[in-house]
Amino acid sequence: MRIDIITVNPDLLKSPFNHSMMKRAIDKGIAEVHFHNLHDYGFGNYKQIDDTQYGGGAGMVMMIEPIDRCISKLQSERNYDEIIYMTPDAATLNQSTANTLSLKENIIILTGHYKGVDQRVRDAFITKEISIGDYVLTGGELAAAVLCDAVIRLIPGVLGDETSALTDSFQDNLLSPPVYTRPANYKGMKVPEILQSGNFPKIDTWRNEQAYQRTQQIRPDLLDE
Ligand code: 6GU
Repeated sequence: MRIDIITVNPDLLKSPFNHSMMKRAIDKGIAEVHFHNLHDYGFGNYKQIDDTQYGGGAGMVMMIEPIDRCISKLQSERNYDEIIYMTPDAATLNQSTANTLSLKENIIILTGHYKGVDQRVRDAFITKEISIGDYVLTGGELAAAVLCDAVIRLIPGVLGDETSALTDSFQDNLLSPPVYTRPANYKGMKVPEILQSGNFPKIDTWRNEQAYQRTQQIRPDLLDE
């Protein structure tokens, strides 16, 4: 998978790709991530990429032309399956979206800043808009890193233990059951007997019950889906 990220602040974004699972995917050649500084496509000496908004109001709006130039250059080089805009005013990222995106070949991610982008960018170029939750971040960079992490770890061959992505929280719309490791008794706090029983069918049942109970308590909305 190739991911092209268009941003006004590449440095804010790069570090997460140099660690852990995303680094591993990149080192293995399974994922390729390229950063594009929107200012390289901006106007004049100041490499301007934003301007005041029509109709008045506080906050700058990202202009269509620098974004058009950057996206058009990328599209002249290869076909893209999705052009994603990271913005708080969009549907929220979930596991199902991450699963779908992990099967794509080439995607562009545009990160918003200021008051966002000129609506015509969204109308003309964007195929999918994603928010990572109901709160406002300064820019879409951290949100893009979150999206990439959620997607890249799902690409076949990235995780060492092939089954572990499938047993993650949310893969079946349930939260994960509790997990324990040694010691079996820590200052009187004991690991549930069942997990030490070696009876794997029973352990499976217990884990499913725990997952269901946790979900009902903490995220009952997931059970409605
Ligand atoms: Cl994608 N961008 C920004 N700026 N804030 C957010 C977000 C995205 N998702 C949640 N909050």
